[in-house]
Amino acid sequence: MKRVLSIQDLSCIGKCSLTVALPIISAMGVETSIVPTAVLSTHTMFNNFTFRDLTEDMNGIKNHWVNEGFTFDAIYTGYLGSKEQIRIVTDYFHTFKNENNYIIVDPAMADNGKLYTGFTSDFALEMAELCSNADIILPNISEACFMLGKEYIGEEASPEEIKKLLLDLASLGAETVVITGVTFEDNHFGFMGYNTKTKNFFEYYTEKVPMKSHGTGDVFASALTGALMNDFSIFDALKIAADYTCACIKNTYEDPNHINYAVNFEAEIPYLLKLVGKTV
Ligand code: PXL
Repeated sequence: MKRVLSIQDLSCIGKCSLTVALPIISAMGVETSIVPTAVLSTHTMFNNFTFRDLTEDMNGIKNHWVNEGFTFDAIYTGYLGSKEQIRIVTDYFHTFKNENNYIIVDPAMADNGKLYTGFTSDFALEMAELCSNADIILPNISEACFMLGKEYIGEEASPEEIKKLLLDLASLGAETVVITGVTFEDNHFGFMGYNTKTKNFFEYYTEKVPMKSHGTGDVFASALTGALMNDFSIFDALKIAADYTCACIKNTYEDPNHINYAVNFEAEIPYLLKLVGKTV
């Protein structure tokens, strides 16, 4: 069985980061190891959340694993709480990177042109450094602009503007750069990417559901990681992630009793398994 390491926070209520990565990647038949970077009572959309910083535990966990000889087929990181954590995660990459594994960085820190509570533009530049050590990066438009120190170009940016952003991101160093949450036409929503080796742009769109929700980036990145571990190509794994994320948003949109802080990703796990050829 393939083994993934996911490094991000544990938000006790909020259906994001580890509480999304663990069930999705495990359901796809992949062992999911974790480093919880912090424990929050909720994700940061709520007011007055608690935040227990676990930075002090991170080096010890890594050193134990080195002694035990553990290896990983992918390392996937999302929300990180501080520059110090980014530096420690960089050490994890240097320690566990090999020729055959993937490093996937979702620089989860901003949306709609705004950084999440607690982050500064300095933090975004540090996240850009982390991205230079990745194989695949998955920023949305806001995160891409913050990491490049550019003014926010807006959610309705043109294909030419997104391509320019992709080329700027490519200079950070990851082989595959992807911008998520791209929309040009009323009924399209998806991603655009660039492969720095082949110098090819690629894109894929699903139906646009008129709803935005927390945690969809985490659902997308987790499904992508699971699909890669099921031996899909990067583009096919991105498509699977987009189709699944769209289904989760649609399911939530059509649910009259839906919560307002996350999507119904659990309800669409059977569909995800169908997408990767694991029927139940
Ligand atoms: O979904 C990204 C995310 C992860 N973790 C925490 C968050 C968010 C988004 O707001 O607050 C704690």
